Amino acid sequence: MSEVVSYNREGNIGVITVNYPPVNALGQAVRSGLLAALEQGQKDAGAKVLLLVCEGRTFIAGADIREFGKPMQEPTLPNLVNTFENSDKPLVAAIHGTALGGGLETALSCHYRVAVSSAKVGLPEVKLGLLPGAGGTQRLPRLTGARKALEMITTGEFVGAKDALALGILDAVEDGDDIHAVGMVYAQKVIDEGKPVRRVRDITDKIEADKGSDVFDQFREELKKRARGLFSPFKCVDAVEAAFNLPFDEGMKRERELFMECMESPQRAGLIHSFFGEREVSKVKGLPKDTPVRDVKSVGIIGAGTMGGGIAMNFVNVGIPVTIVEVKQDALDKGLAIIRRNYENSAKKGKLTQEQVEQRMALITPSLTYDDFRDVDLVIEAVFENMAIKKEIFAKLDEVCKPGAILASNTSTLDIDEIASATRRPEDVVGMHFFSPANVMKLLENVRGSKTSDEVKASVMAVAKKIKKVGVMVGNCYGFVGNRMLHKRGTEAMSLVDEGATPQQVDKVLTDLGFPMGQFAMSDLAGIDVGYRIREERRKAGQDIPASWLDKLAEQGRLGQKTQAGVYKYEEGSRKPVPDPEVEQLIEQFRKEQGITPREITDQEILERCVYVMINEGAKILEEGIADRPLDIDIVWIYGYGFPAYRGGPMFWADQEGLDTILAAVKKYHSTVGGEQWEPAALLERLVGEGKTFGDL
Ligand code: 3H9
Repeated sequence: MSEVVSYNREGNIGVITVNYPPVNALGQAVRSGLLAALEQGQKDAGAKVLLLVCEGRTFIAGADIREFGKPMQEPTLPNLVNTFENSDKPLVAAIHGTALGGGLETALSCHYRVAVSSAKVGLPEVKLGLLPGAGGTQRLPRLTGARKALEMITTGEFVGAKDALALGILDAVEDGDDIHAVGMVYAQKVIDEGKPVRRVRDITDKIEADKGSDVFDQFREELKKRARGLFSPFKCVDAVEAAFNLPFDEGMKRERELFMECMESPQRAGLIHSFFGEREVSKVKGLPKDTPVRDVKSVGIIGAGTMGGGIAMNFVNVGIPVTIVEVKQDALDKGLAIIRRNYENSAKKGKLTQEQVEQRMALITPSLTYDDFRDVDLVIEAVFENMAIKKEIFAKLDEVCKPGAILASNTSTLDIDEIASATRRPEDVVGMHFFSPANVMKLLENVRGSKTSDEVKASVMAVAKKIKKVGVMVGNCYGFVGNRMLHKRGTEAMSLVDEGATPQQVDKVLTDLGFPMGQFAMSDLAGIDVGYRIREERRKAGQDIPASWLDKLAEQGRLGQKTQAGVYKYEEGSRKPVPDPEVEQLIEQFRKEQGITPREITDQEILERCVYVMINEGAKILEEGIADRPLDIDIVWIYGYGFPAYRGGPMFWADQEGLDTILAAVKKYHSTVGGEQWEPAALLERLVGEGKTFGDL
């Protein structure tokens, strides 16, 4: 018998058990093991019913994603599930944890499904650029009807056991956590009640009911907005529709064709890179796995502004009490009122109960004194970008905080080592860079200073997990990974407008690439004053930062969405950027002052100057060890700046574009546009010289 799948008879029930940690994925060994166990069960005269159950934390969580892109090995999953369904002994699947993708498809090929109440089911293939390719698009709608199947398959969202029962996906849900026992009881019931073999393929009432429905076209229309730029969601609709238009076996063939189209699409490769990247970043290079982690049970936050408030919500949401300190009572009151309003809005949408709103608010202690930080385990400073103020704050924290407290700065650009130098414990000082809106954006860019201890590094990575963020550890330099690259893009975007492009033309090239918003719409969201302050700080520090039309906007009080006017204008209550003739005039005026004659700028030039410049900077970031691996940069950009996950992040995308193409463009702009941002990265030159990619690093 296979090492990962076993067959045992218990009484008159034949038990097939999968044991392939961590998530019982359907790798080749599991598939062949399942086939062998099924054959054994069929031959076992003493087994009246067969039960499929999994060891460990979950039922089968899907096909083994690591096998994608490699030659397919027998038995294939579609053949395996068909063999299961064709079993002439009743088959029961007992589900705990998550039955996902190929896992749910295997369960759907069993004749009965029982689950514990904590279980979840789903077909998340779409999140990997795929569609369910082992009968999911044909069997699920036979149980749920078209609309629900389309919803589940095109969003990939999981459904809890109770809802899955109501939808007809499950036949029974039981309390308890011993899945083996739950499965045995149900299997015995099948025997006792003489329940027959019942194949989902033969269930047709819902198919007949929804045949010819316009729900498919409705979904296609919806997806044009919801899934802009994506390939597989539309293929999912085609596959589900086939269940309604074709006999089962032909529907399965159609599903296979569409699945293979998705499998071969570059989006599949990009999304799978993102999936593994998101998990890989938690393994920080050079940080031993067994590094002790400090327990963070209470948090102090300095600043009740947009950032401080958003950061506080992350902790409160997972039950960690927060003390927020401000300088003035009215700033504190205002900050707390905004947090309350955010929670009340969630309550209005039904995401929280009023009681939960009150519980969360009760976890926040407003204060005007640092003395209240005496006992906290972690303090996060979230005041605006000014080194002198930050150093003053850290010196005070050093006075009041208990030994072992982690002292973090939410700075988005400034030198962590210089901040740490204001304390007598630089080993406890670290950057924790949240992204706005901090209660929503998934990225937490953790910044190690040169003296930050391993324990503190490991602890802030653990904090990221605890508050459900994707933590990426990066090195200390101006802007770290994310903003350092962003600022290069920003500089090019500004210059492109100086030279003749419109802000909306630049933004459109970026949204066409798949960004949710362009450079200038993003400046308006973050606040024009943020960039302005950073430029002013750098000018004060003696750096040569040229004048910009964006500075003029800030000086006129056009600060972005918050003043309903920035690079764009905004209607009352709307976040939709509307081009503003006043800004066009201001830009024209600026060009005149600078003696610039505007020229026609192509979209291709915008793409190259805005994105290739980031790749070149990313290569320098790698060279300098600021990011450990290209995938760290990819994940920072996907989760912090909305780089389309289906393109795998900037460095993965660069490999697809061709590093030689990128290097040639970098060299061209180095001689035409100039500036240190176009100085070719040595790493880029080396990789091109060796015929290698970032993926080879
Ligand atoms: C599919 O089924 C296609 C079929 O329709 C048709 C085929 C013909 N394969 O997330 P975690 C690893 S497509 C391989 O940290 P959690 C993961 O990389 C598949 N490995 O745990 C990590 O490894 P490491 C459809 C996998 O508890 C470890 O397991 N299914 C797979 O937070 C733990 O993962 C999906 O898309 C896999 N399928 O969450 C489900 N899944 O420790 C994808 C996980 O080395 N998986 N790993 O870093 C998930 O959504 C989550 O992993 C899950 C557990 C909810 C299961």
